[in-house]
Amino acid sequence: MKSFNERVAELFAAHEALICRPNEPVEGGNGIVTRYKHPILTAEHTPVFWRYDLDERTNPLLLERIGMNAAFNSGAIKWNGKYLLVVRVEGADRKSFFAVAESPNGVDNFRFWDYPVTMPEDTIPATNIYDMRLTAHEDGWVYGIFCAERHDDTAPAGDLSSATATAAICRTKDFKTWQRLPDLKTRTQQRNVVLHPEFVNGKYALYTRPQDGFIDAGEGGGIGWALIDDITHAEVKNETIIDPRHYHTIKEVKNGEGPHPIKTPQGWLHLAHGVRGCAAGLRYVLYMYMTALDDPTRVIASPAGYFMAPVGDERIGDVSNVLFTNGWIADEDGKVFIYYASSDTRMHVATSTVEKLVDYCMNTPADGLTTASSVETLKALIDKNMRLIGKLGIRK
Ligand code: M1P
Repeated sequence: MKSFNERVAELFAAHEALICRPNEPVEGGNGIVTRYKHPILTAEHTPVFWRYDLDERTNPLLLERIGMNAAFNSGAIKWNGKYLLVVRVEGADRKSFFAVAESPNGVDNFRFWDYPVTMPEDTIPATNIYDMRLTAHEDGWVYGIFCAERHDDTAPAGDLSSATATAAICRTKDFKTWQRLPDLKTRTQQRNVVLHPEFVNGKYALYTRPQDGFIDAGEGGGIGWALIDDITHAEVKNETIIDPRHYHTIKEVKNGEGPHPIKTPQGWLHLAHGVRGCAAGLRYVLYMYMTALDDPTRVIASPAGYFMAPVGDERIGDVSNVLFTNGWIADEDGKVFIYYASSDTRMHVATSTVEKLVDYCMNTPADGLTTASSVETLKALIDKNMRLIGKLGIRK
């Protein structure tokens, strides 16, 4: 029979082995993006001392006391040479909270800091908070914008599911102390709100996602854009839709900006999620687009379809058939680390380069929105390749 201390040591050793497990790129793929073999964060990556009472007097059977359910939808930033994620951790009690995890290389060895984030409340406390987008703004602060969810008190008595989504705003200089600013004032509910990293016409600029209800985008036409006079009392006065939804596309039901866009010489590179409905429920995929440097509201490239969709084990989880992203990091050398979650359960990384992603956006045909158009686009590529195949002497 193992002693209590031996069993504690085993728990820590197993956890350490999981954290330190090297990750490997998955060979093959489409050349645009490289997936990695293992998820980078799961509920099991949360520290043993979050989940177990390690006092033999109060937990002689060494049972888990506080269950963790998932680690997903993480904001990302390079900070003091480390790859930092502000992770949405969800407890077994269904409450999400933020916790920082860091890695020395961006693909493995992600380790949670000892304590989760203590997020100050706005005037009306939220029931649940999640999905932070991080922006190191040129004003010198690192901002986090996240969803604050509250019960919809206008719902009929007994309806304990209806909720409201509001964009909450905070900022930090060290990821340990967070200053909470008032929630974003808008005409509609909002989720997936993201701060642009630069001032535009001297103002803060937000990517928005107006939505009629907590789940339904309703008349909200897609990813919006709004200039904000005062970030400490942020209010959307005018909102224009820059990336609209379309019938029979991967974003017909709703879409949402992922992390803030990456600035490249060719334009702003955007990563977003698109949602469509099917018999299995909602299907969430990732897509990309680009906007002009001199006018971040003008779309200059819009490759058709999805950039990444759930594959293999990614398809299954608490909310199956979902890929979601709210974090990426572009290194100085042009390597891009895309942090995405699968099925509201776990975090993954995929890598690419700015050069490849710009090429993907600029040279992937746009969606013609009909079968006939898609077939013509396909035939044009086949025609071109037929001539080349003949010249190159390749046998089909
Ligand atoms: O469950 C899938 C995702 O659903 C929501 O995204 P959206 O606002 O686009 O519907 C969010 O709750 C997100 O956290 C979640 O991953």
